Amino acid sequence: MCRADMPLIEINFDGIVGPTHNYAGLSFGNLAAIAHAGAVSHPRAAALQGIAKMRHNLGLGLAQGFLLPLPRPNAGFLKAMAASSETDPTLTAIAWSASAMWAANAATVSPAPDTADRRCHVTPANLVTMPHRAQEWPDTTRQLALALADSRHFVLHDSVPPSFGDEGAANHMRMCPRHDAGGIEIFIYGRHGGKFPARQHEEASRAVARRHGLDPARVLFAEQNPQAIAAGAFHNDVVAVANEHVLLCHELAFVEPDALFREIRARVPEAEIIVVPNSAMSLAEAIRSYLFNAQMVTLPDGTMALIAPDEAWSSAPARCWLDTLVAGNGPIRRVFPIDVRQSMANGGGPACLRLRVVADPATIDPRFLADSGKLERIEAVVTHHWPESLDPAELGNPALARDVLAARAALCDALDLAELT
Ligand code: SUG
Repeated sequence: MCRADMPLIEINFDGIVGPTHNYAGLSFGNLAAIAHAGAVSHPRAAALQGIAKMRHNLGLGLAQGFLLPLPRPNAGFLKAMAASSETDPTLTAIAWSASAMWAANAATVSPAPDTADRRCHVTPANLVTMPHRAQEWPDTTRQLALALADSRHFVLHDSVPPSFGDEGAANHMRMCPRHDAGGIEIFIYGRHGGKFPARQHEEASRAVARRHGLDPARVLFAEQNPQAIAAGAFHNDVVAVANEHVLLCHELAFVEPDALFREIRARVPEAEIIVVPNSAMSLAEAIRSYLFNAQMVTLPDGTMALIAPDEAWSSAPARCWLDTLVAGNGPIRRVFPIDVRQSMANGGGPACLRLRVVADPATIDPRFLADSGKLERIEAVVTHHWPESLDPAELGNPALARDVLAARAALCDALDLAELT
């Protein structure tokens, strides 16, 4: 149980980009991933960009954790499918996918102040809509079971049964006066029938809320605007981001925005809702620039900042909005553009790369918490072992498979996490 004096803070767990990061074009509906299908990727640069982001955020005084890449190629998957790289290139690409890097899809997290038993509840996402992502949850669960092993503070649930798609924190927002205070949790689901799959199912969202022991009066369910899904934003975190009492979203993020905003204000009276109108920025530009996939964070001085992708900084409409936000004396005081281009080319921005957990860091397995020395160790392993480039045509190559498995094992060793090898 949480004691009242425990410092609950937001910890961002970033997914370390794995050595098989590649552009195989597996994510139908993800416009960036499809646009880059077949391109040569740069796994080492991708991982170094992720490490630089963690280092940057640590430097801001934020708490930083990480999750390791999952074992790839996934031999168990290939065996279960009786697949061979000569005859089954798509199954091979699935088995090699480094998609667990987008840790926002790893799980849904309800911090202790929101739950009936005052423990932090976590449900690993089943990610069933996309085959390359549906293989993640068993290994993700294994990792979360280590990182959040202290059952006095954490409850790790099974994933939602696979009949119902669950994409984790990407379709979940929390609003509260402060991270350590009770808040409301907002689950955003999609409706089927559009041009692209709606990956988050309402049934899954409702199941997670019930399992986490949330107070029904403090839970909201809202439907994503089908226009947003059709424009490539099946994950709500591409069109909306919340931090403490602030919500920043695109005008076309939700089917019934006014009703949602009313419900939020009724429960969080201090809520500040900033809506970017479609006339100022089209959905297409929001998704191209990933403005809303910025990490919105509270800095140690209590002000808020956006860790935004370079693509948003260099988009004229997004930049105009960012400048207006900062100049406007509102809650967001600073913007930090960062380079996560390798991830962005697969449709994953700064916020996709991290899973937020509000907890006392002392209750987390310290092996998953970053400091500058540990980031240097990770960087050394990546620099030495991660492939410089990877052509999707090389997936399935047995020598390369040995190299990338050894690369991941070296990382596990360096972090004293050999049990994940
Ligand atoms: O699931 N891309 C991921 C991007 C996830 C973004 N996450 C959030 N918005 N939270 C996806 O579509 C591309 C993989 C490939 O094509 O190989 C991919 O899976």
